[in-house]
Amino acid sequence: MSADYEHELFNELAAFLKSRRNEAHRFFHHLLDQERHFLLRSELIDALQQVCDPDARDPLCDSPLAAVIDLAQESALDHAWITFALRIRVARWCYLRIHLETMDLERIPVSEFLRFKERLASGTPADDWALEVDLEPFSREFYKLHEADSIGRGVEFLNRRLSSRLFEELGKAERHLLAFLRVHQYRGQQLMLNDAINDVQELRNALRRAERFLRDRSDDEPWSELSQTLRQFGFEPGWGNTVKRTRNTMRLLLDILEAPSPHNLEAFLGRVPMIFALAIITPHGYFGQANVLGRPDTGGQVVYILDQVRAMEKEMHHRLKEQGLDIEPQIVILTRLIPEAEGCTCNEHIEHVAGTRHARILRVPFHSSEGEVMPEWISRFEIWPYLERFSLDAERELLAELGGRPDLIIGNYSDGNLVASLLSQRLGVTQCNIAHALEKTKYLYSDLYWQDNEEQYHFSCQFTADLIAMNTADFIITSTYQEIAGTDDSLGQYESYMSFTMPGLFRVVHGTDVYDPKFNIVSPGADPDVYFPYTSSERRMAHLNEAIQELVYGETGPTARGQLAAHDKPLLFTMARMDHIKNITGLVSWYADTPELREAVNLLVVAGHVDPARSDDAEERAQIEYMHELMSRHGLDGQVRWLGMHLEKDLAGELYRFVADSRGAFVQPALFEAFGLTVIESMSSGLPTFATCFGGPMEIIKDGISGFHIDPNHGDQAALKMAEFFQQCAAAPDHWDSVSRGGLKRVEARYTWKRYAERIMTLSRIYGFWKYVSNLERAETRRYLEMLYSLQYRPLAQAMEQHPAP
Ligand code: UDP
Ligand code: LCN
Repeated sequence: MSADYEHELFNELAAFLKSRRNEAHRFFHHLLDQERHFLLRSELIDALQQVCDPDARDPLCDSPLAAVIDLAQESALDHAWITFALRIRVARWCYLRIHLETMDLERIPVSEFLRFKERLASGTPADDWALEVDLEPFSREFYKLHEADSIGRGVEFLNRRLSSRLFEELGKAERHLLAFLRVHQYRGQQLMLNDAINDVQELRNALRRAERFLRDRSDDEPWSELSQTLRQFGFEPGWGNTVKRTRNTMRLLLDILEAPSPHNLEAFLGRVPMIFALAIITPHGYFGQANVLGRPDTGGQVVYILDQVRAMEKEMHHRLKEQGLDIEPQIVILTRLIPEAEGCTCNEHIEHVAGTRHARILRVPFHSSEGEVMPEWISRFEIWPYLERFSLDAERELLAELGGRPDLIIGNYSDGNLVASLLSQRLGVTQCNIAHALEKTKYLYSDLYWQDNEEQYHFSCQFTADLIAMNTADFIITSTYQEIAGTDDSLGQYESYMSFTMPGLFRVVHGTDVYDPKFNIVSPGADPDVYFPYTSSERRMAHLNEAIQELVYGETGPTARGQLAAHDKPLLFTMARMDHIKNITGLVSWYADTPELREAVNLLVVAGHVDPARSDDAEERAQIEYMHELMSRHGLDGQVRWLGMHLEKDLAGELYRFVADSRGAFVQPALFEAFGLTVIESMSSGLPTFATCFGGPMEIIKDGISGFHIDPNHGDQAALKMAEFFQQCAAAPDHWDSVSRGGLKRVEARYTWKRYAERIMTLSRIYGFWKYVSNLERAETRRYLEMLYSLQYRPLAQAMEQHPAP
């Protein structure tokens, strides 16, 4: 929407409020009758529908007020004022206030809107001296994207900018490039250029000389045969393993010096040997390779990182080899050591990552402020007091393990990203963040009413940590677009950090900018060795059949409740951690209440534990107890099979295919799912998939083609949608096949680890180069964020340790 339209709408609304006072009043009165200070988009739309009478040609239906409601994300009101936060387009907001008596309309700044919310939430005047966090002034000078469609493609934008800047500033920028090519070293060995080349003209001459020298040599002659001569010209290893590759790399550089293009720049930088050692930070949960999935706080992030590491090590190795370097890439996953970790390896200091050459997990314990090692698992919501000390201990161990600094630090989730910030700042290393799931949008009003949930969730620490980490990161990887910038009518997870208030803590008027080119969408995949189509009979693990039959149709026991009476029905399968947000109990109650679905399928649930005593997590225990209640209340034991156990990957992979054999489906009913690895796993198995419309699955699945969306807030409709699918499949079996094929096609095209690894390796080089040539220390931002860390985060985290959770 253009600024003109916005202006016009404002004027039309102002005129409407005066000329159609009665209509406007009717609507506002209806809102006031609800006796609520805050209304969300869907509630505003419902309210408008309730007062509008379309048959009577109600002028409200088609009014500028209705147009404004359509743009509103939320409204705050009392008897004197109503305010609206309008999302004009992705991450472009404007705030309006209407006086309910005079119907005067005005625009207000975001801080005013937030102050109004604070006053309504607390019932006392907003604090004039509340800490206002505003990062905008620091980033005014930097390049920004303009189009919502470009969001998440930061590296492409940066490439274009960089190449045109190199082009415009030939001379100065070339010197940066030259200096950049001379900094590369590996353990004291000089790479790329030596000091025989001292300026750009000398570089050009040397490249031409080398081209002549290489012209008549055979393509596959190895670097070792060329190195002596090329060294005299000024070239060190890193240009290629053969004549052909060396020639190509040199040609790319000559072309860049002649007239830089984004394509050549990306191709050239992709070849520069910059990344030899990686540190991947993931402190919370149980990080292990076996018997951990499904434990509290232990799910997709672990799967993601292990698959990511395997794919990246391969890619690093491949690139180094192609550049003629006999260097073993090093990857260390840094996590927490949990001394009391029964049944898994999380109490081991170091562990090799299976399926890799050298990658390893390095575990460092948490210490209390008294210096004692913390023995047991600690919820991800409770770990804040331990992270600073963890980062210091981890730094020492990491440096020893890698024999030096890593070349890139990748943080994961709020805690890992904060530790990545601390480490990257201290070591001066490029920082990449991966959020996996930002908690802020998962819980309604988690910011405004943070104090109500503080004891359980400690969002004061988490959101402060998020703000710090997303602003220190050099680049950010997300799995979907909506994670950054939402959809046309819902805001993105990162976008939600743009402005928000946590009364009594701080008021964020500009916390992040999703138009910053640091954001890149690089989606993960599903391990192709484990999650492959049910039709690939020769790869199927027949030896697991018996175990699976027993799991699905066996008797009840300590890890299984419910015994399926009918063995000929398709299975509706779900598998997730037993968090409230995963909504497994929601699914069970929809199933219970929908005779059509109960008639069509059996429900198979893999989640949590059947025995609540086996869970350390209060939220999980509550869900387990509710699950038992539902099964008993609705008499579900003959139709629902509930397995309370962690399935190892191979078994899980075969189980998806077993469900596909039954012409069943997978369902992911979460209230919100940041991405949803189970969704792509089931699609990769050829299993038709129903998944929540809130979060990543909205983007992964094209409704009706590669699977289906369901709305967890309307469980009755979701259940009917699933029942209809099975009825349709019974009538026309082709329907099942076509959805199965649609899902397979979609994941093959978009969600693969190979593509992921290639992208990350290219991105890290381009952001590294960008940081170098633009001298992008962002010292002011850094100092501001350090203040936020020491004045805000530290006291909050320290206070938590003095009052540990019950
Ligand atoms: N998973 C598993 N066995 C279990 C429970 C979960 O293998 O018993 C795996 C599942 O296959 C998926 C991951 O754990 O790879 C869950 O990731 P997802 O992104 O769906 O959710 P998260 O738990 O990260 O929120
Ligand atoms: C965390 C989540 O909640 C999931 O939605 C993601 O798939 C997982 O991390 C991996 O990124």
